[in-house]
Amino acid sequence: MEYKYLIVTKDVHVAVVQINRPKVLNALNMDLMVELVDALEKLDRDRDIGCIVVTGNERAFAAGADINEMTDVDAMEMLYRDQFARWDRMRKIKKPMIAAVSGFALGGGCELAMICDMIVASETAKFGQPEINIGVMPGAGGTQRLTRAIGKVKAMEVVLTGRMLTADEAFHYGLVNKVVPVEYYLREAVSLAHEISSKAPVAVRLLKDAVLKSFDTSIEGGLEFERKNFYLLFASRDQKEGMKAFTEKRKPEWKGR
Ligand code: CO8
Repeated sequence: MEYKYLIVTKDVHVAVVQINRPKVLNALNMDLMVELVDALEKLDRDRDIGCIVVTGNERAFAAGADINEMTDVDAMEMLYRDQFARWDRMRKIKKPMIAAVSGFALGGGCELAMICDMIVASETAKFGQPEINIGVMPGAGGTQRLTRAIGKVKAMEVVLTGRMLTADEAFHYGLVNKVVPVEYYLREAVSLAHEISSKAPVAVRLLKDAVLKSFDTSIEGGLEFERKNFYLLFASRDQKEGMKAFTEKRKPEWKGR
């Protein structure tokens, strides 16, 4: 599929999905979201790819959902549009996704960064849920993921005032993994993605699965889930290879089996 709003590139085992709608600060219209989910699902099935980086440009990761597409919509149309079904599909991507954020990550843009598994930010990044300023509220997970990431009182401040967090604040509150000068944010995210894609693919997959499980289960259920994934890895050839390579003092050769 040729994309109108995305540029997808591959570098060995890492894919970079760049949102490319710069004139409107990468506002996420519905066609763009259809493309984004299509691209991510294809990369998820691509056995050559171990990790996916989602990015925008220096000025904006994404300034939110496209407001022009929502202004005159009523609740019934919203209901039947069912646009968040696409977000549910993104949540089910099994490969790790890293958001490389520079500039604005607002509203749906902040939610997109947060649906990724890690966030590398440039010093100029600004995160926020400014929906309150246009009379609505986050709809793609903002109230839930932001609260889990930075805690109740800070999340309340962000969603109720619409104020943006600077990159340093976002780092301080635990929303982002690292903050780097603007010229390095994409390189840094890609380098992290290469590191992850050099690990045993089945273990990576089950690890992501287990960490995400912790968001919707009790500690008891989560520990049980972790344990089963741990046992399952002993059915993989990569477990044998990894442990054998350790005792033979050589680098393991992963097969993803
Ligand atoms: N939608 C549509 N167009 C946008 C958006 C947007 N979210 N953000 C910016 N633009 C457009 C502007 O209209 C402008 O277009 P034009 O040049 O034709 O006038 C262009 O991008 C440049 O923007 P500005 O001139 O405003 O640039 P500034 O540097 O002055 O300001 C801001 C940058 C602060 C980011 C400002 O543009 C802004 O406040 N944007 C809106 C941010 C916002 O409210 N986002 C939340 C949207 S609601 C939402 O995301 C709900 C999520 C629901 C689920 C997601 C489903 C996909």
